[in-house]
Amino acid sequence: MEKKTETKKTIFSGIQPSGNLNIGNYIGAISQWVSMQEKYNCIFSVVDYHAITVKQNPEELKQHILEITKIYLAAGIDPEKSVIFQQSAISAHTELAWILNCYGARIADLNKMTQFKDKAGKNQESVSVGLYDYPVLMAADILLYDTELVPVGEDQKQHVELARDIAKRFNNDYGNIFTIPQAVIRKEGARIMSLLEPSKKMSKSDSNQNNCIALLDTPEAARKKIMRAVTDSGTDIEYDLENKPALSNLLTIYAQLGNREIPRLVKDYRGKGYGEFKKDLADVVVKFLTEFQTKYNKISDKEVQKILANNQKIVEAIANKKLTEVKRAIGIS
Ligand code: ATP
Ligand code: LTN
Repeated sequence: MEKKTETKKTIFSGIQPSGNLNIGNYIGAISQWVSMQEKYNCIFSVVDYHAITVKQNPEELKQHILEITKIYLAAGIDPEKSVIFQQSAISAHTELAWILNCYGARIADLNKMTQFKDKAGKNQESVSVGLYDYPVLMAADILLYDTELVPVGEDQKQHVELARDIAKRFNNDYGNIFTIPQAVIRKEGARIMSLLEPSKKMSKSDSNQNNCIALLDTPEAARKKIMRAVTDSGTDIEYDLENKPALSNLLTIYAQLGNREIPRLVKDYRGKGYGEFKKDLADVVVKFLTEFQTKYNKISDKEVQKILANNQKIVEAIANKKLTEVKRAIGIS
């Protein structure tokens, strides 16, 4: 990594190519990454082995891998400053995950993971073993690169904490092999909620895409979704997570995509109704998506493939070095 310097801390994060990325992924994760590029050694992965923990259509998966990489670039991840790579291209990730399955990860920890409980629902006995073991692969992703900071949305905090616990346990038994990582979660926008059901998070694998604004939605489709988004009872534009969760979510989206402070928005909309607020919010979202998609459409598949191929060599060297250290420590190399 030409960008790696000893004095800069390393940050690592990733997104699964499991559907259409939405403004929740952008606000909670990617926008944070963009602002961290100057200060840190940044490694961003397209975590395709995480995506296959639930069944994917092969053609769509292939497409989503390219799409996510383009989204990283269009959002402002600069390939000159940060490394973007495809997780499955580096076998050290799955090798380390296996070792951590045996050394460090415990059934009791995995049983506590809320994402598994949410995703498996009533089908805990019939979902894949991969879905259950998903956090251990995530720990391997993070620990291979001596990552200090992991910028993610709030839903991933528990997984980063597990990576910390696994690293501490391993270090305790085998010496100081892993750097202990820490999650970085933004104060506002760490959990963007669904447009129609504001009690649940906006999620790219939601079966009802009217709950989400995808980054590649047409601006007109996005406008309709905002206009149809549920609001709370009452008429005032207020930020009140407990009593006005739907409106508070819309205010957060407005503030993040429109670069405005929430208290300022509340002041500006005093005495105005939900209709006017939503119309203006739709304009902000449309402007954001139009600018974003203009950049996205300029990036070719070829450019993306070249970036992924070049970066494979860079990350492979770092990952293999750490894997060798781990193998030596446990006596298999
Ligand atoms: P899936 O539904 O396929 O599990 P997802 O939309 O939850 O996907 P992930 O790939 O799990 O997305 O998450 C990618 C990144 O985006 C993570 O850092 C995650 O915390 C963040 N993120 C996901 N959804 C939201 C959200 N609604 N608000 C803020 N951040 C989010
Ligand atoms: N589980 C994460 C994606 C992910 C990740 C990582 C994030 C896989 N490996 C390593 C940060 C660091 C999610 O957002 N669903």
